Amino acid sequence: YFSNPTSNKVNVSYHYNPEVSQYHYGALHPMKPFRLMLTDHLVISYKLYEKMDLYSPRRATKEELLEFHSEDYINFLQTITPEKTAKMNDQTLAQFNIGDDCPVFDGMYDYSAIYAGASLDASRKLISGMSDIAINWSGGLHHAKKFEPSGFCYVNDIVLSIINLLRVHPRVMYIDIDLHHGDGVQEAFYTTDRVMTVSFHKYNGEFFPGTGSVDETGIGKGKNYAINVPLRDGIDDESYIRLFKSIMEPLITKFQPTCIVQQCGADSLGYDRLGCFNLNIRAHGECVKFIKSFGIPMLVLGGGGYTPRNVSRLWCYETSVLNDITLDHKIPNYLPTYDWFGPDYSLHPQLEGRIDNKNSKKYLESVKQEVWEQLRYLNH
Ligand code: ZLM
Ligand code: CA
Ligand code: ZN
Repeated sequence: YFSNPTSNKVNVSYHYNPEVSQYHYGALHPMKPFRLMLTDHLVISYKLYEKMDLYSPRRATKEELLEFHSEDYINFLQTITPEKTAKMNDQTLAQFNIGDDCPVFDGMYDYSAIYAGASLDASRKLISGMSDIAINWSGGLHHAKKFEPSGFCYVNDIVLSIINLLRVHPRVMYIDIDLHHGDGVQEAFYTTDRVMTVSFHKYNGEFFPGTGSVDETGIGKGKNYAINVPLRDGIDDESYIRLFKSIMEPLITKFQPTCIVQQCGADSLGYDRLGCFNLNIRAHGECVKFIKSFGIPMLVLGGGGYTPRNVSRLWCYETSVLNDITLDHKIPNYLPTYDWFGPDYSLHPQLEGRIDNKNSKKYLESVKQEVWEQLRYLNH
């Protein structure tokens, strides 16, 4: 249970360095760090700071980044600039997976050190018991690998935070509700039974990053400690919530994590620019509420999300859920970025129904059965 057994109060902390929102991946790139400013404005306008502890964390140091990433890669990230890129040989750029998804942009090392610094700060507050729930919406960049960036992610703040949490926590559970497979985190802990990774994602063998079929389950000591829930286009609120709960409840009961890291990528919402699911903000938030109900210390992170006005609404709503606060549907009109939320100016726009639901009852039932089958082999 949460840290202070003599009080019902849940300590929530919010870790945000406003500098992070000023970086640009480049014109037309779908990843927009300014969505983090929109989120922060909503959180502040709804006065959610009254109940939470707010921290403006320092950047991660190079030494901290090297806890997971290779020295060659971090040196490259630190020294490369858009000007140098033009003069570099293509082989080095290809070696470090530089391209349209992961371009070289001004300040990308600083940007990475800022969002990773915020996740590490949040993990430290959980370790010290100062927080029961620690939030960093700028984190959750789950694709970054030891030797290279991938899918808009340069350093893997999730892996770095979990490595930190493992210094005191015997078992950490990672839950990923981003539209994409959490491949970087799965790979980092594929051979250990101390971290269980669970990802829900769109899967058809082609969709980025291409991994995440049910039969990727871990190897060696880590056998059965990686869980994958592959989904088709258009999954709706009701079936997602039902599947999520029916899988997570027995997994948590069996694995008994002492800490949970939840990645809350917003690209699983309906109407996402890169997305293909049908979830409403309330349904996504229900998955966070459900995990919170277990009373286990939680690190809550952002991730994908490519329709900024909906990303920010979602993460503001989830901040309220984590604080047990009910918010007015009407967005406060004194918000500096109020214009972004028209024409409805509501926290809960209708996002369901754009895409045909290709997940039959039968298909979802079979995925659930396969995961339950895997659960039987867990020896805890
Ligand atoms: N091309 N510009 C999710 C990461 C998804 C790989 C196909 C690049 C895009 C996308 C980039 C402006 C998270 C792939 C895509 C075009 C090879 C992906 C730059 C549009 C643009 O207009 C674009 C020049 C760009 C990238 C679309 N990339 C859509 N989907 C995925 C990566 C990250 O949400 O999970 C966590 C933050 N990449 O499908 C290609 C195969 C590169
Ligand atoms: Ca996922
Ligand atoms: Zn994603």
